[in-house]
Amino acid sequence: MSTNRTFTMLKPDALESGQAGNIIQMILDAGFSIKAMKYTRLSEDQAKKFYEVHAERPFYGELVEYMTSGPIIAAILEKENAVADFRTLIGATNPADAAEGTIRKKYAESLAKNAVHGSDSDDNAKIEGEFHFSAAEIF
Ligand code: IDP
Ligand code: MG
Repeated sequence: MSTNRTFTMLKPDALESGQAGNIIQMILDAGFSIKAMKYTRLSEDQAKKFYEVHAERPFYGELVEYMTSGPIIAAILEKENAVADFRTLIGATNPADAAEGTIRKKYAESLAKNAVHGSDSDDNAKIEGEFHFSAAEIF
């Protein structure tokens, strides 16, 4: 059953380029509501753990280095069909392949520095949300 929630991070490049406000506005305009949000910076251990599924991939080291390179904004979002609709809103992993009007098409710099994270399943949305937020921080 769908939980109607997903988890996102605005990645260091999005904050560095000053686009966080515009990206959050796009998320709200698409009908998502914010159930948790924080401005933080991942430690190396946190980034390694968060992206553990990619540990064997050649880009893992680069990914961890990038995700710890500056602050991020983490959030839990709610909307009907949240996981799939948010993946549609952010667009393909590589901004070169992302559809017009998607967040990555508009704001991502490259395949590595692609502005936003979006959970890929309801199960991962719950795991990732709980990785970043305690129960008292989720509304
Ligand atoms: P997703 O974020 O669209 O779900 P994943 O395949 O789960 O994409 O990859 C996680 C993140 O790892 C991507 O968002 C991107 O930042 C980075 N990444 C993915 N593939 C590459 C690559 O080939 N080179 C460098 N970084 C990559
Ligand atoms: Mg992914």
